[in-house]
Amino acid sequence: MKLSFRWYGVDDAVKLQYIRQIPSMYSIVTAIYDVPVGEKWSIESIFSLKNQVENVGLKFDVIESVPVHEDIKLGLSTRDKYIANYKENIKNLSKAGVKVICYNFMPVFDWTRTQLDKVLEDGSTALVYYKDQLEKMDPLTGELSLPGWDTSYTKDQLADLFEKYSKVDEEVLWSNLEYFLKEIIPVAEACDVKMAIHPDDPPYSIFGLPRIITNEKNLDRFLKLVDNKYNGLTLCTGSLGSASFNDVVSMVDKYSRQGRIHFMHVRNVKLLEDGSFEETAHYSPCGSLDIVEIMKVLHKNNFDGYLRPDHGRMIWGESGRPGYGLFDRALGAMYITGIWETLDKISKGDN
Ligand code: DNO
Repeated sequence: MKLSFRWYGVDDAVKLQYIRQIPSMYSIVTAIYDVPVGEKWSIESIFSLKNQVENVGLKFDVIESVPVHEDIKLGLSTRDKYIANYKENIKNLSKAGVKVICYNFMPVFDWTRTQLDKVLEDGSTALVYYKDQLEKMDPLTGELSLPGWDTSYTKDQLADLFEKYSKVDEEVLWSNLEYFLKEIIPVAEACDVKMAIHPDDPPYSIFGLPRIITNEKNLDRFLKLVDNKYNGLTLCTGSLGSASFNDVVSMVDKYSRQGRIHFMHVRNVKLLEDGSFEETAHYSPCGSLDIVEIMKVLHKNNFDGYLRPDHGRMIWGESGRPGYGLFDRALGAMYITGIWETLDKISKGDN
């Protein structure tokens, strides 16, 4: 397991030096944020980012994300231009030593929550998804709580996208994904860069848009579209775990045994009776997921990919990017590290 931490670049209130001070930290997870989706990232900007990260003694191994242009997901004739740019980005990132690229294939919206600052019992605040709040939201007219997205749209652009997606059902989305993968995976393999798709969050359709990276059957189908280890997963426990139909421990076990998980996002969620959920501290008793069991199966399967603590609550008076403050994610990192160290010792008979 290679412990890593997401960093949003020079404007991030969480400084690289602080991340460096978290024991056992190995790699930064970052991206170029000032280039429009679908365009090429310059070699200079990639190397400048690499140097900033390496200057504090961390690795520049994981990119999250190289976002996929909507024209690719929609299967428009303009997609080939964006796919060509995507291939260039893979090649240039590999020149800078990048090992894993995370991306997603969610139409229009990335991860979605209905409230970003829900006060929990202990006074911390967290991101939540309440079904009744979602039902009242209309992305075309109202305000949405859009947390850490790489893209934001005007109302006109949104209306245009919704219109285009009215012709894209799940099967069309599958075939557009297949087209994309058949183009990029050979390039990723040649460059020795592992592609790691992030599951849809939440893992079901919202606002009538199709979502397909949602459950075990669909992850199996995804991996078979191009049955090559360079076509792999970012297994996000909180995204898959926010629906009770997913057995996260068994999915982590299966896909890590197959060597198809290149990147783990570890966080906990508390499922509520009506299918809503709240993000919680990483510690298992705080949520519905058993983080120890998840780490156990990874350890048993000799997982040697990248793993980052995912969203944290806001605690100790910190304010900042929802889900991406320093303190609670650092607690999560140490909790995960403690579990891993214990598992290591036990497996070596040192108990
Ligand atoms: C949320 C993140 C996602 C993820 C993208 C990958 O916190 O995990 O936004 O970065 O879906 O493309």
